[in-house]
Amino acid sequence: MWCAECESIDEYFYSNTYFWLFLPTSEAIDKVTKMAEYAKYPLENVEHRCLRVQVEQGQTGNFLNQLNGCLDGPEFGGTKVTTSAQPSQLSIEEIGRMTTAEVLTRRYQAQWLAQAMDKHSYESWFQPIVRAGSDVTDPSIFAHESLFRIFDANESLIPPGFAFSLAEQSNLLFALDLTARRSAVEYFSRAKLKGKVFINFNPSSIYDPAYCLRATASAINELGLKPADVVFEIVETHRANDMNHLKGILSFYRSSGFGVALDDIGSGWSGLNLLEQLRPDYVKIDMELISDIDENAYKQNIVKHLIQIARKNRTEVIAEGIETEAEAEMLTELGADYLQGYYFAKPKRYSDRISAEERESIYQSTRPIEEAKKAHQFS
Ligand SMILES: [Ca+2]
Repeated sequence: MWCAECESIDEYFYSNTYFWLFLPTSEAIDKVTKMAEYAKYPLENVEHRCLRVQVEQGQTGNFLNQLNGCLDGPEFGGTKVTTSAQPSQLSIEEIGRMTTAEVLTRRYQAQWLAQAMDKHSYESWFQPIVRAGSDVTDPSIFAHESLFRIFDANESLIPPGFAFSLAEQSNLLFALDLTARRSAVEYFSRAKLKGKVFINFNPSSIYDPAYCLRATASAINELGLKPADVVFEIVETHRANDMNHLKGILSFYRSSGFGVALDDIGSGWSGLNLLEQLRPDYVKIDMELISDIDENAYKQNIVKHLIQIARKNRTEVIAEGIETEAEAEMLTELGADYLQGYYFAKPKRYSDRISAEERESIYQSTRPIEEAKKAHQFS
């Protein structure tokens, strides 16, 4: 609805799938031909180094395993593949979604994930971030972090870390990260929680901030949240090696009126360097540094140093993963501004799943991106 690039999930598997395999060597062609003949998959040698193999739906998993099994690592790694539902010539669109055999295999394993997104089998839960020095029985709540929860076809909760790494390996990270961001906005607006909302955001899930983030920005406006109440928490910063990309994201969020936090900043050089270069509104200290900090002078020193640098850059500090009273007291003493963790509250489910009808009515009432862009000047 808002961003065609991030929202489209390519379809690769049909009731009868034709796999067009572009193999790196003639030896690889021979191996796949033998495998297909042995397993009785209809096969055609389309041209030099391209085979078309027809596979019925129930056989897709087997076929992908056999393909992996008959080729050695580099051959499998060098195999490109696209699919079609018909044996006729490939269309431009089918050529355009050519991928590697490896990604296609992951995509097959991630079918439940694409379906869960399609069927909206997900929710956002919230965990409070409290002001340091708060009484644990009645803490002063500053904000809530939204935590994405996705379910498989049996409604079993899938660990989010697993879902996100599978999405990354199968080219679904763009779609999943956008889905999670939008879900955070929808469930936060529905739960009617007070204070700010922190929304996790993976910088490698977008190409161009000004274009890709409009979707999230307009969802926020349409659902009646103020940008000032929304803080994007940038995760996986240790893997971001393109500083200009990160800077572009921060400047987009800032110019649209949102807050920005850096997640999981630790003791390493890159964390401190990011803090100085990006000057975020908030920084979250890595849980590793928090656990048992009351008994560890080394960790206390690092955190003290981190807080000093943050102060200098006018960045507020959040300590997460607090599990004990002693940790909460130590972090307050060291000067952290806010605390988050099981000691105060676990992530909580605030409302039932948003139904398809309800979601539809939310979307019906929203304006298309072109209008939102004009109204809020996101361009
Ligand atoms: Ca986080």
